[in-house]
Amino acid sequence: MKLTEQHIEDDNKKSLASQNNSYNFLADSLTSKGHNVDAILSKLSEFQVAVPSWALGAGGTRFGRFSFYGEPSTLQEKIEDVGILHALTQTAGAVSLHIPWDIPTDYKAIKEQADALHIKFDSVNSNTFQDQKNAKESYKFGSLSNTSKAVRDQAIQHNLDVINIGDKLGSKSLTVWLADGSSFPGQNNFQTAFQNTQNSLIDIYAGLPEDWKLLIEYKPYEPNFYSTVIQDWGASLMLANGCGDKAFTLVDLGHHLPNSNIEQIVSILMLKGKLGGFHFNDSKYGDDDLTVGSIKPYALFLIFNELVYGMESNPQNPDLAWMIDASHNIKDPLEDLLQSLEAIQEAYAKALLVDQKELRTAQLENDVTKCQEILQNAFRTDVRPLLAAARLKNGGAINPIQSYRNLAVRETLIKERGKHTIATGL
Ligand code: LRH
Ligand code: MN
Ligand code: MN
Repeated sequence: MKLTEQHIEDDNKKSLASQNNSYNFLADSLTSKGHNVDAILSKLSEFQVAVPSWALGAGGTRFGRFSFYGEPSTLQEKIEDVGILHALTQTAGAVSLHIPWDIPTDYKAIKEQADALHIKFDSVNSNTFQDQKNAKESYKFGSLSNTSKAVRDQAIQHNLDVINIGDKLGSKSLTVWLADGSSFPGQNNFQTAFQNTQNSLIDIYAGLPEDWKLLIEYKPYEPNFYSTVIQDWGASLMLANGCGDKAFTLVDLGHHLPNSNIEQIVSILMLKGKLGGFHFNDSKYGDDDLTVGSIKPYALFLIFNELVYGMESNPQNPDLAWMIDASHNIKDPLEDLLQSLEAIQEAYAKALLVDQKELRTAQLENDVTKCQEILQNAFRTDVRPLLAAARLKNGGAINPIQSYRNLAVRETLIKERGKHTIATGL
């Protein structure tokens, strides 16, 4: 299914008058407070977030997987779904593939399809946390960190193959997330595991094309429950530094122990020029991979405040790979992604309302109350009419979920793909 601009424009007519009213009211109020509304609108339009291929189907838990009708089962169908998200939001102009789940059979055709939908290929992800059919070696006891050289070599080669696949599609980075670790004290020698991982990453790094980045993701626990080899940003940063200038840390919001100050982590990594990528999601307990902004929207805003500060003040940090990494069981995955995309833009827009100069002055004067007021005033502003205006300007939907439903997208996908679909992936 392809959503045309005409479909969306027709559906927008129903809410156009009310959107214009809300937008004019907000734009006047922001302008009177000294904000440049056009500049904010352009920044919102430029901010594109990659959709992970694995979030397009219903995810699962270890207890079960409830499929959602009309899920994509081929890479072509996945790109088609990202096209729908992008047509509605105008902010999902990229996809992040996971190999081997998403190996293209016809590169030219996939590239043409993505180009026609204005979708780029963002970071490619390797998978050394599952054993593949006919693989000689098993990752049961780790991949890049494994005590066996044969296993490490297989995992290194897989990453090099992923780079090669991504390169043919126009990707510019490889994301490595490892499940490596131990579930019981004494199982692993921490130093050996870390050293093996460093050496394996150096071998992968040597195979990176000149204009590529290596993004190293960290996670404190799960699937291993005692230790994870790349457990936190410190470990990731050490490994990135051990590889070289093209290696960076990737922050996944769900990969922190409860109450970690993620905004501070983000801020310091940007100061050091080492924040390379971002996985958005939300969680209450652990790596829940829930819809972005559904549990802790204020924390997300504070993180964005540091990201905006870093993007403006830290030229030493490269442009980031922005990606969603959420996937679950009970909602229509496309509706869920629309909600995530909206929450990301909302937090970004609110962060853009923070007057960084005013905040700096208040900080230098140690006016703690004022510092808090500046942040909370921005957070409490309802910026949704701004987001809708940015979408409208680019041919997107005023209300993406409403249009998705009015235009019967899921029903059409079910007609085209059938009821008993299983998405490839997690
Ligand atoms: C596992 C995980 C990780 C990766 C993704 C592919 O925790 O969610 O965040 O990025 O799988
Ligand atoms: Mn992730
Ligand atoms: Mn995760």
